[in-house]
Amino acid sequence: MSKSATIKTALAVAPENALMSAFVVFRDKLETSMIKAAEMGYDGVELALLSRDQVDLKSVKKIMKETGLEIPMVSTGQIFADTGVNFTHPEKEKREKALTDFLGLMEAASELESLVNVGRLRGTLNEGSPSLDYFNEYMTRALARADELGVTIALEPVNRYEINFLNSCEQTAEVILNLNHPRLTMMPDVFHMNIEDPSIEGSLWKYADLISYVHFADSNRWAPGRGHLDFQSIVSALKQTGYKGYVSLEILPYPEPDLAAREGINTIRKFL
Ligand code: LER
Ligand code: MN
Repeated sequence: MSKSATIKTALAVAPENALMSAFVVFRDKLETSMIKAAEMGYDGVELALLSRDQVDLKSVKKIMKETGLEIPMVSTGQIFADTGVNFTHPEKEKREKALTDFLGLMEAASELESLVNVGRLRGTLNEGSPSLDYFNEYMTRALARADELGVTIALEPVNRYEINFLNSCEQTAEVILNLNHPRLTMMPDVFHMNIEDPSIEGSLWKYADLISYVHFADSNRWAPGRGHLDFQSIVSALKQTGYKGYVSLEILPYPEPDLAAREGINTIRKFL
């Protein structure tokens, strides 16, 4: 991914056949969403995908060229949302399927020169999988392939109401430092941080060296400005840490998709 001089903005979108559980503002033909995002002033589009063959990468690259948009992130939560496969599933077959599908998306990320995330795909610890052993095993295998492909993985803390481990930045930083791999980074999401972290700005400072990408949504997952998070203070903290990556709006399409996408970037831009 290209290095920018300042923080850039992205919009998370999904293809028109995406599952209802995709947390995206546009669920449409990628061409349509990308052109709209570029017109609204976004620098990039994050693709929430279920499988490698869901997208025609050639046509995505063509639109990237025409619009100047980057694809900074391929996000993978749909793999989990589709059939519940994940890296800590008690059944080996389900863990293997999660890895196979994830590696497929990692190949797409490699072609697009983007990051790839692990959020809900890590699954949930339970009686059949009580420790971090499976998680560590599957992340290690994913990281070996990431090395070959030159892709960086962004591990996302996700709040306790969606999954039951690595909920806060502190917990996530601990496993990242433990796995100790140059291609493993952290991707905080301020929506989850609002639930799990003692201070959003404090965590952005504390874990700045690990952070490669940030998800933005307001406290209710609507566009920034529609809830009670203080984006002026959040953006200011990010800027002060010297962060030069993307902030990506992973927001619900309310009250209406175009309005949400437009309002979101307008709110953030005031502070960038
Ligand atoms: C899930 O809540 C989320 O924030 C996604 O980015 C991770 O799958
Ligand atoms: Mn997120």
